[in-house]
Amino acid sequence: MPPQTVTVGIVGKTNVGKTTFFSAATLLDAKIENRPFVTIDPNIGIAYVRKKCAHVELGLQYCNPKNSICLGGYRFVPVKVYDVAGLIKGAHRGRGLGNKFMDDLRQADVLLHIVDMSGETDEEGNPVRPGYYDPLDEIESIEFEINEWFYGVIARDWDRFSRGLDTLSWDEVVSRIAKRVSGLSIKREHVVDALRETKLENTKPGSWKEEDLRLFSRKLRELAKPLIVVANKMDIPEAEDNYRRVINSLKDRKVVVPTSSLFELALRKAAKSGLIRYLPGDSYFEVVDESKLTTKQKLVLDRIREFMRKYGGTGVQRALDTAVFDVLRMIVVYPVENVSKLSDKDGNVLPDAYLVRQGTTAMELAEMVHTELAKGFIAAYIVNKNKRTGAEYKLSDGDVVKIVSATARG
Ligand SMILES: Nc1nc2c(ncn2[C@@H]2O[C@H](COP(=O)(O)OP(=O)(O)OP(=O)(O)O)[C@@H](O)[C@H]2O)c(=O)[nH]1
Ligand SMILES: [Mg+2]
Repeated sequence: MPPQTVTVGIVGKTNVGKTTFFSAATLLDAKIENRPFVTIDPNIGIAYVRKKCAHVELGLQYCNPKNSICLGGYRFVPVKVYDVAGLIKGAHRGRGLGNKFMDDLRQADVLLHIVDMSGETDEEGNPVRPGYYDPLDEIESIEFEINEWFYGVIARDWDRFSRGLDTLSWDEVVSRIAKRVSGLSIKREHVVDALRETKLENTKPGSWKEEDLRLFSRKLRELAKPLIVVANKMDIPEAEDNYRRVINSLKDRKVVVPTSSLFELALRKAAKSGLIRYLPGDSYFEVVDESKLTTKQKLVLDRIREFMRKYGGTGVQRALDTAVFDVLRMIVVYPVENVSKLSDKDGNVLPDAYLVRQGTTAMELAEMVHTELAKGFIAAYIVNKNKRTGAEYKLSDGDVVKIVSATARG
């Protein structure tokens, strides 16, 4: 089975730009308005993470991507994105839309916590003057709501479930817990790590106190659904001071990426209509024909250009890349069938880019390509390193891999 598509969840207070971020990242039309609770049902779409393409690294002239896209020498690999309804303080007690809709995020592997860094929306998401609300408060209170949602899911019927565990071996206890939470896209190793880090290893879950379960649930959330803070609306002047203060106060505890979703959306739309040339993630864009721009368009583009110079881009692509490559520690590898052409059996050069976890072995990759290939596994040939290795070889980012197999299809 090909690797599972990575799922990115967009969460945050209501009216902070979640849907704007989503639209910019996916170029899908979705309702955006300056008032709370515009989004009710989730928006689901495909965005891309960006990596230098292997065809460039290998000095080839071109490639023929099939499961991904190659633009300007960069490989854009698809990820699934969910944009859900907004939260407010007290959501777990039923305020606003509550937090039950967060169940839509059960499949998320990583969360982008969109924060209004300008402070122009209050605790309830109502528009106020920029600088009025403290984004630090937003960061903490909304993460608390996310943790409460997660705890609610874990704690459902926990008493009955945990009592049944007390006579089992520890290994079996871990398996039962892992099975119970598997619907939240949580892996066994997440459970093992969370139990170890909370010192609940080898204890009896049936006798855990509420605070033990809370501790475990919180750690599990951090490991299985890590989040990064997306400091949005950085184009509003008041955001800058807030951003500095937030960075200072969070120190190294959280990853924070400054963005303007509004500017990214404007750029992608302008590129789509042919006004500019812009590759998502670049720190600049080019105007196709200055004479075709209205005065207003020129002014807007000048502002955006200045912003990008300051922050090295709009930040939207960087937020996605940071979440997937740095936080989830995914790498991109390219399985091929034909070593001399670096292609599939039809001659497509570097057709597939697989997003896999760091530490994935050659054998695991073989299984993803085709179970038959794995059954007859003989060796892996790492084309870019001109190296023949075995099943246990741990793949590196950018590896182009030919699986040599007795049952090979080609
Ligand atoms: N200046 C500025 N405004 C933004 C930015 N991102 C979003 N906005 C504005 O913020 C308002 C809310 O945007 P949405 O994307 O609908 O926010 P949301 O978080 O999805 O809101 P709900 O779905 O209602 O919870 C709109 O007026 C957007 O134009 C940004 O980066 N900069
Ligand atoms: Mg929305």
